[in-house]
Formats: sequence, structure tokens, C-alpha cells
Amino acid sequence: MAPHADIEAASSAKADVRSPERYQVIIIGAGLSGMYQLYRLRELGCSVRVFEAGDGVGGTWYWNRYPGARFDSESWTYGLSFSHDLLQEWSWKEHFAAQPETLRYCNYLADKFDLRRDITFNARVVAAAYDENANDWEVGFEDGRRARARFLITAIGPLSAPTMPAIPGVGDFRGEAYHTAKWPHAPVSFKGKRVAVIGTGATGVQTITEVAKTALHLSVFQRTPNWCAPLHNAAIDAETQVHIKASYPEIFARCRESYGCFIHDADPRNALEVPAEEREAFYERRYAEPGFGIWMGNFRDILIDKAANDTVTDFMRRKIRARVHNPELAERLIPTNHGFGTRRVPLESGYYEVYNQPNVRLVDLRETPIERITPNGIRTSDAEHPFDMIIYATGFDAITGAFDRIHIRGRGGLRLKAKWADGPRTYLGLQVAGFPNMLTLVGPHNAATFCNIPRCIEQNVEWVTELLRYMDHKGYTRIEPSPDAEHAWTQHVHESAARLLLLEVDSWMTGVNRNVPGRQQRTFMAYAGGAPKYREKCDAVAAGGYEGFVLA
Ligand code: NA7
Repeated sequence: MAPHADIEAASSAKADVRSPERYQVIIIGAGLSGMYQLYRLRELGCSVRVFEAGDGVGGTWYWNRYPGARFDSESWTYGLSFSHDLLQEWSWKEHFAAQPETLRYCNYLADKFDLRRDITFNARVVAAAYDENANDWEVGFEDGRRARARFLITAIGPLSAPTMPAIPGVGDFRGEAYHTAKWPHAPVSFKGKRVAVIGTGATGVQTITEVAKTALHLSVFQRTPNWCAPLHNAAIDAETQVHIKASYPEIFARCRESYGCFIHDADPRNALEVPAEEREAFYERRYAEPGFGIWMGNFRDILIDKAANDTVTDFMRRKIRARVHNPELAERLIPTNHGFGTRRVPLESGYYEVYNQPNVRLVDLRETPIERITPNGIRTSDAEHPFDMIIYATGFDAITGAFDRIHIRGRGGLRLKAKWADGPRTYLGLQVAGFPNMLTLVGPHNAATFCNIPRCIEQNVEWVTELLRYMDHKGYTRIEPSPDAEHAWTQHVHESAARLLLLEVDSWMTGVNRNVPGRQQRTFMAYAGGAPKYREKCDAVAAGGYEGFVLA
């Protein structure tokens, strides 16, 4: 099938007969990665266009407007670091900024660097096909329009394909219903309403804590409890602001050296080497500190050694028991199928205390599973619960889901979804054999998924920019990894994760989503060797003349 015929089939019936717009580079997505890539490619003098499904910039922070949405990264480690002026002009108001502030930051970035003139909004890419004869990519939009470019850069994010629960009757409910990642732009009030939240991941925990403040009644439908830890957010006072702005070089240098580009890095000791009393005091300190210290700044072996993990898991268990007044309820909130840190740790601001409120109730789906959504509410195996509003905090088809939702075809019509049916295969998480000139920012097998993401976005974007500069300089027009390099990297990614305890539990990090057919097997989709090692490898490949890639 000719590439554009394929695109027309995937696009709407209104296929546009006009010839496609042409660029050197097309970027899909105007979140932080797409915007920063645009900025860098403009510097190269490329003709580049960003296509964005939403009507504004910000990606994750554009879509996830749910109540309570905020950073778990320190704000002052999250902003892009490339511009001294930007760092000095922008003043984060809180140590962990809420979504509206982060969205304002994204808009500020777009305005300051005049990025919007190269972004087309309301342009959802539904198909992309490589045309071997022309050596370029044609993308098709939902409305039938098309565009072409030599290079296709995906900046579509690892957590951007929301999933609704596979529960019968989801469409039947007559009240208000929202998925957290598709939250309306208009304010939503919970006052005087009976609200249900389904899901207790990082998103559910933030949502529940906020909704509980004003809802008449809140029912939390929990299938798997998670180990949540306190965020300890606070406003940034004037003196601290001055200090932060003066310390950016040190802050970013520290992030650069840590495993996940956070300011927190693992303690070099093994948990069991430390006397019990000292260990307990260490956990207390980490629990009392803001941010991910309890997860990322813990003893080096808690995520790989079960006995070490048991010590911190026991500590966290006692914390939940101390915070939830009703002992039976506390037990229901304590995870029993995984140890602390082996799933993404939700950071919370009074989450457990919510369950001490008289207007909040926990429905434990392990005992009474949901049977269906009804016009009036939710029916579990033992009762029908009436609601005015249902909030689905049911997560994402993570990491590869956003790729699957675009009909991507490479050389010889090879479908990316088919190639990745048994898990992604990539070289450096940046390219895929059979898909020449397609580059995948923060894609699978990248360090970015477990990263303080803008830090890893910067690394990816700068590497891709240098690659395109190199190709231009050398007169190359096509790049694709060799199948051997792809195989070796994919093996290496799997080996990097082999010792992690998190492989023993279902989560989006192990690629399991029970709401999506074909996503029931655990597969590790990110590079687990840490950001510094990943950067070293990428740099070595570049220094070696892009070893492992076939340039033509
Ligand atoms: P998560 O962490 O994937 O959480 C989704 C939650 O929804 C989780 O508690 C699920 O339970 C629950 N869920 C999903 N489907 C169902 C059905 N069918 N019935 C009941 N409960 C269900 O997504 P988040 O949005 O919270 O967080 C994703 C990441 O975004 C987060 O880690 C941050 O990095 C940003 P389960 O655990 O599968 O039993």
C-alpha cells in the first residue's frame, strides 16, 4: 500500500486532497520535550513543525488538570536548565508546584522563546508512514490533513494514553464522569455531591485527598493499595528563592550524577549492614523529609534485596497503622502483594488521614469487586452504590500505548505495534530498526521513564540535535539502527532490570494494564542502569561516529 493511502485509511473519511505541507522535521507533541526539541532545531536552522493534539502547550500538564495534580519532583529541579535567563526570571511558588503553576511555566516557556509560531494546535496525528522512495515520513491527522518531513520526532510522553477500566456499563452512567487525564478545563465542584474515585495510584491518591475536602460523600474504590509517603510541600519564601536561583548550577550538577536525576540519590550502605536502631532513625529522617528521599535516597539495596526491602516495608506499615484510626481500615490500606518502592510511590499530603473523616469510605475491591457501572452508580458484588460523579483515576497504557494509538508504519509497511507486540525493541531507546529517521524522545528503553523527566528530556533532545547536526554536516540523509545494535541494546535493557524487585509485581512500570488487551505479561520497558550510565552510553555512541547506526 502506498504510504499516503495507508494514512488516508487511518485518518478520518475527510481525507484532504491537497498536497501535504513539507518540513525537514516534524515533531509530534508540544509538551516539554517537543518544545525543547523545537527550540534546539531552530538553532540548527531547520524547518521544523510541531503538531499538538491539544489547543495549548504543556503535554502532561495540559491534560492532567485533575484536582490535587502536582509535582513529586522538587520544582526547582524540574524546569529546563538550558537558559540562564529563564531560570532567573521564573520563580516557583512552591517546592512541589501544583498543575496550574506548571502549566503557566510551560506557557511562559512557549512565549519567551516564541515557540507557538512553529506549533500547529488541535492537530492529532493518527498515522505516520515512512516512504522509502522519497526517504521521508508522511503523517496524517484526525481531520484528514497530511504533512511530510525527512525526520519524524515523537515527543508523545511515556504516560499520555489514558485508559478507562474494562468494566461493563462505563457508558451507562448518567451522572458526571471524568478520567483524571482528560479533566475538563472548566471548574468541577464536588460540593454536596456523592463522588466515587476508582484507582489509588499516584493520581488517585492526589485526587482523593483533594476531593475529600469538599465532597458530601467520597467512596474510594481500591483494587491494590500502594505504599504512599508524605510529600511535605511548602511555599518557597523569598530568602530560599534567592538561594535557589543562586544554586542552579549545583542543583543541576547534583541531579546529573544521581540515578534518576533527582536531588535524592541512594545511600551507599546496605540496609542490613546498619544497626536496627540507626536504620529506624534513618527511615524516620527520610519519612520526615520532602519529596522522593524515602524512595530514591534510601539504602542502595532496598529495591533489589528482599530482606533489605522488608525492613523499610515494615517501617511504612507501622506508619500507616499510626495514621489511620480504625485498625481494620488501616490493614486494608496496607499493601500485601508488594514491598515498599517496588511500584511507583505516590507522594501524599494527608492521604491516610482522609480515611479518618466521616464522609469518606473505602470499598475494597479484593473483597467486593466491581461488577458493572450502572446508570446510577457502581454495582459491586455485594451492593449498588449510587453516585453523582465517578472519577476514573485508572491510569495509562504506559510507555508504548501512545505509540500504539498512532498507526506507525516503517520500511516495507512494517507496523510498529506489530514489531513491539512482545515488548519494545529499540536502540538506545531512541530509534527502531525498520523505522529510518524516526527518533523517539523519552520513548521505551530510555532512562527517562524513571527519571526526573525534564533532566532526561534535555539529554535526549541534545543528543538528537547533535545527531542531526552531524548528519547535515556529513551529508547523510538517513539513519537507522542495525538489527544487531538493536538486539544488543534490548538485551542490555532487560539485563539492567533483572535484579529489581519491581519485576515481581504488576504495575505500569512492568507494562501490565489489565484494561488493555495484550498487556497482561510483565516486561520491563525502561533502561534501569540509571541516567548517568545511559548518558555515558549515548555519548560514547556519538563519539564513535554513531556506532550501531547505519547512516546513508
Ligand atoms: P496507575 O499508577 O496505573 O494507577 C491506576 C489505578 O487505577 C490503580 O490503583 C489501579 O489498580 C486502578 N485501576 C485500573 N483499572 C481498574 C479497574 N478496572 N478496576 C479498579 N481499579 C482499577 O496510574 P496513575 O494515573 O495513578 O499514575 C500513573 C503515573 O502517572 C504515576 O506513576 C506518575 O508517574 C504519573 P491496580 O493497581 O491495577 O490494581
